[in-house]
Amino acid sequence: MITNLKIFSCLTSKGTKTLHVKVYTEKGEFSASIPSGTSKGKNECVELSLEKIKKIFPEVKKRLTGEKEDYQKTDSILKEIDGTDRFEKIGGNLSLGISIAVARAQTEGNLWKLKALKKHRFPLPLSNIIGGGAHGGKTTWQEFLLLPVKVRNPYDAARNLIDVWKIVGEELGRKDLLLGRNIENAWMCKIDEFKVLDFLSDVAKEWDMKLGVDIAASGFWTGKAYRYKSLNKTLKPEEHFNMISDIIEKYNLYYIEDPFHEEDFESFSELTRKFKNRLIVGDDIFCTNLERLKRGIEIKSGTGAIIKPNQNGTLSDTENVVNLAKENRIVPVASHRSGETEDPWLSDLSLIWETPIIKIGVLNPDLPKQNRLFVLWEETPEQEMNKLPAF
Ligand code: 2PG
Ligand code: MG
Repeated sequence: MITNLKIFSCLTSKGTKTLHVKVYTEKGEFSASIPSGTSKGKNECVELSLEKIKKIFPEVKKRLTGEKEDYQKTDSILKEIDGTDRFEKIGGNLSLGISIAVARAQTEGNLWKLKALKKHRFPLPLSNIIGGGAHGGKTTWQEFLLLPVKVRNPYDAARNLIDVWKIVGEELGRKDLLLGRNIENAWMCKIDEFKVLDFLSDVAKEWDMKLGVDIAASGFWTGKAYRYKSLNKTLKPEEHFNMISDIIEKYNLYYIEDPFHEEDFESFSELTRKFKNRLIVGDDIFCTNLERLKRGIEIKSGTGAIIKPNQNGTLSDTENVVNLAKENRIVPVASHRSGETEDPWLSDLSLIWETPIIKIGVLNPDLPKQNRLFVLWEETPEQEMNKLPAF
């Protein structure tokens, strides 16, 4: 039974304030910290300030105290108290914090035990190696990512990514192209998207990794066109579409996230029709929201969906989004945020939701999630590494 709840503030890896929740039961205390994004989708649930949460919290605490430690029941109570579609009243950060802490109470701290699985399939980590956009860096596109595919276990995957990330940084440094590291620990460099792709596509080949991008197109959509600061030009939607298509072909991109702004379901669909065997992934467009994903499925706007629990606000509803995606052959990609905490719950969730890919950075600030995957590899009864997803 839930005997008490408390909230605290803590910091994200960006240095901004975020929420830490504690739930108390007869078995002990169970907590959760909530990350925060930078390039957020317009349709994410609302992230309330700590000051506002403090005002609403007494009502939430009163309603949940005495309830069973059952995350699904808790989630429906949270939705009932809030009464809006996007947690405008109590905040999606408060609801998710409570949802995860209660799920931890239910499993005595072992979130991965929330679902009994015979075999645990470990996700392939997809990592941001060179960055830009809202996260910092010269490129207008936000992330240039690598996905190791022929790896035997999470250590092997992490080791490969660390090695390649180091080599990329050293090489950029040697050529005097390095500017530093951005908030996701990706390299910032002096070259534009084309030169980055020239360089990284060779690296990907050499290391037998798949190459991907998070274009995060909403970030440079003016309402009429795409404004490329890095290239000093503005592209009309059809010019932008053609550029994306050419780049997918030229650089053999496997993973393409948010190529168009968040309301352009049609262009997502057109690109999906054009490139059958690529992972075309929606982040800001779906916002881990059931209704938006349904809309995308109707016209096949993509082959993958980013799963960020803090875009949604509860574990049960995020799980519904994952299930809807899988039923429709949309690949769910569990994802971090650019402002992270030391709480590694995403790793446990990627196992029980069986997402073939987990999008996390190299070393900081996602190190706790990597380390958690190592522990889970030892702790789960039977395990194997995921293969590249079919879609
Ligand atoms: C993204 C994420 C994570 P943010 O766009 O996919 O890399 O960034 O958390 O800033 O939305
Ligand atoms: Mg994204």
